[in-house]
Formats: sequence, C-alpha cells, structure tokens
Amino acid sequence: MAFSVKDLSNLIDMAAKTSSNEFLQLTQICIQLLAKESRQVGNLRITGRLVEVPPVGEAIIVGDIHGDLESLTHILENSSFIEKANGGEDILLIFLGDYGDRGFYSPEVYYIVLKLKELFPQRVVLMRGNHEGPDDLLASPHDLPFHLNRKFGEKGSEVYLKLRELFNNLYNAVLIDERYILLHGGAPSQASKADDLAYAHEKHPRERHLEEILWSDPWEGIKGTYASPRGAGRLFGEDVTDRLLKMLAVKALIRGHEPSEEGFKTNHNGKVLTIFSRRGPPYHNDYGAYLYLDMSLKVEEPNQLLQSIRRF
Ligand SMILES: [Mn+2]
Repeated sequence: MAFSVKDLSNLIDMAAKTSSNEFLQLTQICIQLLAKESRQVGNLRITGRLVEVPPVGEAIIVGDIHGDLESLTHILENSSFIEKANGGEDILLIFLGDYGDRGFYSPEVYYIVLKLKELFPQRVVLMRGNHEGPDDLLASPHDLPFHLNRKFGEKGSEVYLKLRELFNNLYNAVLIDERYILLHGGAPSQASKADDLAYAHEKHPRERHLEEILWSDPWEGIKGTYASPRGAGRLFGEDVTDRLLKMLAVKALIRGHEPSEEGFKTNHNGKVLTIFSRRGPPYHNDYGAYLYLDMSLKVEEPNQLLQSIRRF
C-alpha cells in the first residue's frame, strides 16, 4: 500500500470514521507484529522488550501525546515522516509512550499510531508509558475506556480489552548504540545489566525495574532515590543517571512523562532530556516538542541534544 504525505489527511479521516471492528482488527495486527518481533527487524536488534538501534540515519522521537490529535498531526506533517518512509529513507519514528488518557481524541491517536506501525513496521517503534502499564500498575485517572465507549458504543469495552493486550507487547526501552537510552519515565535504579531493561516486564512485580522505567522522575540535589509524590516509581538523583548511562555505554537519557512549559527540559547537567509532545489542558504547557535526531552525530556533550529539539 503506497502512502504519500498528502494521505496524512486521509489517515486522520480514517481515524475519525473507523468502526469498532476495523479498530479491533488493526489492534490485533499490531499485537501480532509486536509479539513476533525478535532478533533482527530491519535495522533494529530486539532482545525481550529492548530495541537496539545502530547510530545511523534519522529518528523522530515523540513524547507523551495523551489524546492530543492536533499535536500528533503537527509532528507527522512537520517531520515529513510518511513521505520519507515511503521514499525509503533511513528514518525511525519512536514513541516514548502515553498515547491515550486525558485527551478527547485518545481513540483516534491510537488508530493513527497503530496504522503507522502496520504500514511501516520496521520504522515505527512503540514504547510503553505508565498509561499503558501492567494490570497492577495502571495510571489513574484512566479515561481511555470512557473515550472508547463514546466512540464505539457498547463495543468500546471489547476494544479496550484488546488495547490492554497491546500494552503488554510494547517496548520497555530503546538503546541508540553509543549515544542514548530512551524510556518513558526514569532510570531503573537497581538495574545492573541491559537485560534488566529488556526483561523488566517479566520480572515485574518481583523486581521494580518496570515500575521505575514507567513512573520515575529525575530530581536535582539528591543521591540515590526518594519516594515519588506520584505514588509509584522513584525520584532519582544524578548518580543513578550516571550509573545507568555508564552501564549502557551511552551519553544521555531521553524520556517523556513530565509536562514542561517549554515542551522539554533537562536535568542532571543535561544528561536527562524530557520531551513532552502534547499541549494544553489538563496540562499547563503552552508548547509541545519532539526530537528530530541525526543518529550518526557523535555525542561530544549531552547538551548538544538541544539542537535537535523541534518546539511547536
Ligand atoms: Mn507518563
């Protein structure tokens, strides 16, 4: 199926008009795609739910969307992802998780994201956020089921259960070799090897890696970790960041999870970059941001990431 950039509006149209059956089918296709992704998929090396990417080509990195269709549309249009992927360019579209909840267009956002995965399976990487958590650790308020019922009527519950199945197949983390580690919330403070990230979902809840990956936040001026006001995950200090970066032989941590007025912020002397890609209520940020990254660029110092930010 050939797709041109002009078809972005078609895609939005399809999302508006989708039936519950079509949505269910699309979700099932993506569950199967994700479940069978292992070892080598295109340029990607897959271990458990960790993706390793060689530092070549370009990557568009998208933070929390939370049902904000306008911001998602802006990013797709502005980055020309569909056009470039169709043209065979070496480009990845990586989502840091939190697709739904707290936004009216949560079903439509899911539809577009999943459709892109179906169309470009080797170029779209879907990570897990705390709003796609495991059964015992789901974010609250969780209004996705409400929006699915609004859109699909009584079939909304069936669609919701299918999406819950999808959550369990999303990725815990993405490692861009020698450059960056990407995950939704924060550094798993007890991790001692890459496999602790790759298999965090299998070790949950015996070990806290997955909880911290999905829920934690960086904090200044502390050593180790402290209890988080979120009630899950931890606040982690620069020493925890340093340990993770050293363990994975990368220079910076890229994550979403926290709204920031400018759409992005840095912590721990630039070694943690937060990207938040949705705008407006119920959050207080006037700007959203995403990253357009040339992966081949060697990282001399973590702050150079700021040049790759696209704010809107
Ligand atoms: Mn989050």
